[in-house]
Amino acid sequence: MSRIVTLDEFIIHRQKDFPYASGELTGLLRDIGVAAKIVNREVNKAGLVNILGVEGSSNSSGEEVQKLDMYANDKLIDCLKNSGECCGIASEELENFIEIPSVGSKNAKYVVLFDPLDGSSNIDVNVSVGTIFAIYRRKSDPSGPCDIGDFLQNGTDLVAAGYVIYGTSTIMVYSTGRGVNGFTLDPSIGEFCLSHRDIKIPDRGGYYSVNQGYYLKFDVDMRRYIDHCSDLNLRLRYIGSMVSDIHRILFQGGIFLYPNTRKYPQGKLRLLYECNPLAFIVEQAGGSAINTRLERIMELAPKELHERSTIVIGSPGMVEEMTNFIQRYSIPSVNKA
Ligand code: P6P
Repeated sequence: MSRIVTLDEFIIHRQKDFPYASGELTGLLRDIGVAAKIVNREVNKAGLVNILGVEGSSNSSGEEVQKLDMYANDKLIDCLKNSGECCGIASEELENFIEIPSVGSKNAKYVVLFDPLDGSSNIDVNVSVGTIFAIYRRKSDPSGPCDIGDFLQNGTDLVAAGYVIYGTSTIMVYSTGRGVNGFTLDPSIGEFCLSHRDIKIPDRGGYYSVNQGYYLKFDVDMRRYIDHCSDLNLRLRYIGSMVSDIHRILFQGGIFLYPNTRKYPQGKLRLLYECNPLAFIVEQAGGSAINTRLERIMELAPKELHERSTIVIGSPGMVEEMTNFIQRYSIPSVNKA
């Protein structure tokens, strides 16, 4: 049996990959690992404690109920404050970014964006959910406060990104731009342990993942491609939790699509803290991620914190095939995002 390698050991060992690294990114990744363990503890007993339902409501004993995603949001912020390596945070749960006060004399170099609990509506029915995070180097003057420009960066400028999936097991998958590795939480020792080394996505796979319920609302190119997937006898798997749907595709191959619909003409998923970090991971594993205008997700220039994007992401051979469908069937006048 190979020796256990914990997340902390792995991060510290890989620090030497960054010649000028002085440990700040190491500290940041470890903080996220701690937050993931705390969130995991509550996700695993959701329903037994006052963190379900709608924030601000109270339970039968009159206790304040906190939504689990707000709980996850607060824990991530608390942990990221600890190391002093983060000068600002943006979250799906917060309208604006928040500045993190410096710790001692440290000039924090990084900002972190996250979706603290993506797919949280699945919690109430015990379906897996996830945390998605993206780490950028700040661009603003390190002696001053962070500003919006620190957050509105292309995915190509990501320093690190990853996700935690709270499922049958809790797995943290991340990359710092040198491949993708997965760590499974061993509850008996309370450590994330290396379980999936150097993940590579298959060129093709047997799954496609899209909300089939919107079929009639999709543009003709999307409908033709979905028909093609059916003709190929691909299996439809759609959990409604982006992290879970893409986690399957990362390991077994396939394609995930969230195109434009009448309700979401720009697409539903958030560019900065859903599409970009997952595109970073999938590209680092050898896959592809584009929007329905055939633009590479990671090259999109964000204009606002919570902007949305369409996305087609997964096995390179399947994304390329989807590209051919868009080129062949799309109607140029149709507004695509
Ligand atoms: P729909 C969850 O709410 C989420 O943001 C993603 O995790 C998921 O992929 C998508 O929305 C599901 O959206 O419209 O299919 O329910």
